[in-house]
Amino acid sequence: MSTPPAPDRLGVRPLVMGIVNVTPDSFSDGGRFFDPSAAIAHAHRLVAEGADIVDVGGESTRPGAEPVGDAEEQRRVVPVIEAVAGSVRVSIDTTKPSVARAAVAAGATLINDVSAALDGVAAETGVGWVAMHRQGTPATMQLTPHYDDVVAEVSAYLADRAARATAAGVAEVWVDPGIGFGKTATHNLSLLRHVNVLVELGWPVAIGTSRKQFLGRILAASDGGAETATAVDDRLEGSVATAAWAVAQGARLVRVHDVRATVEAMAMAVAAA
Ligand code: HH2
Repeated sequence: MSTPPAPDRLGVRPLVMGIVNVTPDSFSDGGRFFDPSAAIAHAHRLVAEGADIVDVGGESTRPGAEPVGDAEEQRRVVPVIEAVAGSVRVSIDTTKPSVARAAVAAGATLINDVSAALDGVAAETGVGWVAMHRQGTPATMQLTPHYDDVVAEVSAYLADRAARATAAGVAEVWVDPGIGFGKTATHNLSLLRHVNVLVELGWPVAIGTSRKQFLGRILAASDGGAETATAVDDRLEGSVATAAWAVAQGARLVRVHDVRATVEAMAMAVAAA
């Protein structure tokens, strides 16, 4: 087993990762950036708004999403990565080794891996790796999520994955609790409440709450107890508040759709810290 990196290795400012979903079916922006030129323009817009990293994905991970084949996923992401990698750091959001390799060849330098299984590809290609926790697969993960102690179980899993990757030679390893991936709203809130526990593991913590379902439920309740969640486009305040909350507890990267508002909130959270 290996030890975490020195805490100052990545600098002090939290990083903002802007999301570019080159998909027809992502939960919040499905279809909007499916066309490569729309995806490239969106990526450049996120850079202009202050994104430190652009996260390009070609397969939705939302509950019940249709799986995509290797060739089709590569066809979606590679042209976008080639077009933007000269202007910004690019991460590839995939669980497929072939797509990760093609993305790195196209210019990506970080593998954002919701399966936490591509550490071997990161070691072999010499790029960074985000290990995210999930319970189950997109087809089943929200049916009956169960934990005896969600914070302890997620922390132990991430520490194990990160230590193995570090020992295998991956120089840049991030850990991410996987908000909404096989978790109820209560599980998500427990993890958010205990981001500091993840931070204490020693690896830099990444977190993605942006526009997720549990925010919609809480925001609807705060609007007067409505039964249904607020619309996905109406979760900005919850997204920004949870990003700032996570950063105040020591998270070093937030993965978001709304880059401008998040960058401004990060500046305030850092100034106030
Ligand atoms: N969430 C999503 C996708 N990738 N990666 C990390 N590291 N952390 C996350 O929380 C995370 C992630 C889901 O969001 P989105 O990409 O907007 O939707 P979809 O999977 O439907 O494309």
